[in-house]
Amino acid sequence: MSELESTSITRRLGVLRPDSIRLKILGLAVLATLLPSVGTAWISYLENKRALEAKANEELLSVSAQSARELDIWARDRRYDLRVFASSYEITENIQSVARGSSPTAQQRVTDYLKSVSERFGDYDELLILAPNGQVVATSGERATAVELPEGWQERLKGGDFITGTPYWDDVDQRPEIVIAVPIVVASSERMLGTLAAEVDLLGLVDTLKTFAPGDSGLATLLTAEGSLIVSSAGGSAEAMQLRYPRETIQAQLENGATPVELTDVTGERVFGSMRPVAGIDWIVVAAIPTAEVYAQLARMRIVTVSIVAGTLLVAAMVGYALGLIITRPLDRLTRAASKVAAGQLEVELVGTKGGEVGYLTEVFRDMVSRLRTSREELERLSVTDPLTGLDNRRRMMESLQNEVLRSRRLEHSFSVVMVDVDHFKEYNDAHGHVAGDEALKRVATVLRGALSDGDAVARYGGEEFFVLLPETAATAAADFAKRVRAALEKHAPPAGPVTLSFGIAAYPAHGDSGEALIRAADAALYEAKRGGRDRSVVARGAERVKAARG
Ligand code: GH3
Ligand code: MG
Ligand code: MG
Repeated sequence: MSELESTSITRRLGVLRPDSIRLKILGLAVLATLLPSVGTAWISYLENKRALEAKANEELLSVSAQSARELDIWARDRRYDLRVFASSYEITENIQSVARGSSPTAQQRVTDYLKSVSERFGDYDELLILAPNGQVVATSGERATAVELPEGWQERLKGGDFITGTPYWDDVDQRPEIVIAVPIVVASSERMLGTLAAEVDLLGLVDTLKTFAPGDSGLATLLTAEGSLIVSSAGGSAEAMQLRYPRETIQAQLENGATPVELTDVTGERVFGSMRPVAGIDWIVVAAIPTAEVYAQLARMRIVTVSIVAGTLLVAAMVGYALGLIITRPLDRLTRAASKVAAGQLEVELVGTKGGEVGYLTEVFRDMVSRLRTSREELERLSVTDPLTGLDNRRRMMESLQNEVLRSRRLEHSFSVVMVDVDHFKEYNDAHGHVAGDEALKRVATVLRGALSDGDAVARYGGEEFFVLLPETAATAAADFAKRVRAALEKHAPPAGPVTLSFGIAAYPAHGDSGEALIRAADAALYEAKRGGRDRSVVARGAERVKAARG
């Protein structure tokens, strides 16, 4: 792996990649938070929706029931009032003369009576008396104007009933009114002598409805049996009286038995409404709360819920991220270390992380790196060591020699090199075999090594040749070294039989100022030693020429 690749691994560890463990942990944390919190929020949303609807329904049912009861009482009171007026002596006594038109006095008395009632009871705008044929025979008003009564009113009144007309807008009084009529009967005969009709003010019902209006912005509304608006808790107006519920809605709701449902009201607004017929009069009350109001709390709750979920999510994401960092940091360290090792740098330090899978992995990795380091050191050692003797090999020796040349040149010091060759080794092999020959070479190596001082170096140069480097040593001292070696080898001869050595000595800078020159000089001296009869040392020719010494 190149340096470039390993830095790109390091860079990749720093960011949130889609396949990184950190992102997976982050995703898991977010998901683990999102699922239950959204689930809980959804359930509580549904529960709250149900509770709010139930609360609204309860209120609507109660409001529609109470207002229907109140209106029923109102209608009964009006009937009672009119019955009382109709049965007054002033009317029953004079009605027949008035109907005949024969007595101006009777006419006057009836009219006065009607006027006094109208003045005393503000709700009754105008009171009229109708002859059995429907003609107005007396009125509290200025002129006799016909009143509209529902079809078949005479028949119904004969049955002793109380009848109501269609509510209408009175332009003069600027208020909604209704005509209510009761029969005038003589108690003794039960005969119907005429009809007492009254224009009754309905604006007063607005206040009644207001006391029942449900919720904050809900309305209690009074409708005719056909669904036309009469008045509502919001007031009454000519325009409002034009509004109406479709017949199907009215029908469906009355069959529904006042159970609140979501519907579109007369103004087109969506509401929860409960409709009920009023018992004493042919009207319907509607209690309604706008859907928006019912669900307003839900909308507020939604904001709170979303904020809570978002907050929880943020915390979970932060915890997930932190957890991801804690988990992946040792992995990152391991990955970086692995990429360094892959790039050939075995000097990696792995700190911390004890226990757990990652701790174990770190331990294994550390052990692996340590083994790698050991085997690389072993390889390095083997690459510069001669396998038979364990001495430095020729390659290592050449390095040492170059270094020594540089060092001595810089310090202007001198040193010596010694080329050593086993005498007649071919014959030794022939005589004792190669295994014994190897043993002899090992013995020579041991003896050479034993004769070294600190800082000296010995190498196997090749075959049965050795090379010794003696820093800070003059040629004469090198010759002493050779002497010591020969003596020691004589004393510790190889098991198969004694061997002798020839030495060629050269000194820096006298016999050469480079490694090659010194080797050449030592080689030449060695050749001299061989030619001179072997088992001796010869110093290279030059300033410090020393005679071949034997023994
Ligand atoms: P001289 O005194 O002139 O050096 O004679 P020599 O026989 O030692 O020289 P020559 O160069 O003719 O022979 C060297 C021999 O050393 C030949 C070879 O068999 C032997 N030799 C070289 N390396 C090894 C080794 O590793 N083990 C053994 N057993 N013998 C080796
Ligand atoms: Mg040789
Ligand atoms: Mg030899």
